[in-house]
Amino acid sequence: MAIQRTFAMLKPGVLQRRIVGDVLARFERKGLHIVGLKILTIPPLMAATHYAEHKGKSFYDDLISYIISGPVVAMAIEGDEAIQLVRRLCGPTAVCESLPGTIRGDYCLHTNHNIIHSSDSPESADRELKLFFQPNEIVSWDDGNKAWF
Ligand code: FUP
Repeated sequence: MAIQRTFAMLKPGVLQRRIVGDVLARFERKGLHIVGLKILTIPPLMAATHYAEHKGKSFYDDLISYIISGPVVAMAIEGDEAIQLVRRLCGPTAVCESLPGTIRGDYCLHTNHNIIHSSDSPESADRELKLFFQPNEIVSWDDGNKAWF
């Protein structure tokens, strides 16, 4: 298994709903390492960079206004096959396809306000981590309990 680092982000509304801890606990319980964590309000230009692949799509304007509408929680997460694993913990994009037990399945009612983003490939993980974190904001740490997960 390959150790990977991925990017995830709790979207606006998660802080207000007081469910940051619940969502983070799912990643911790799984045994993943949280190596970066911060709250920020995304500036419009940064939002456009992050969602550049969706420019021109019908949901783009709503997506950008939602993502800049309040503070988000950005995370860098490390672990075996972390990119796919975090995606699976989040659940599919379309809320009607997200099963109970996934984050989107448990906390989201609408696809366009689906509370969490996570990188979908090594290339996007690399790009998104660089967009949201300075190198010194990511802290690798040794896990003495690793063998138990
Ligand atoms: P994901 O990688 O699962 O976040 O999905 P996408 O990159 O395809 O979509 C990014 C965001 O655009 C989604 F989180 C929600 C929004 N979106 C819509 O509102 N409608 C759609 O049909 C697809 C995506």
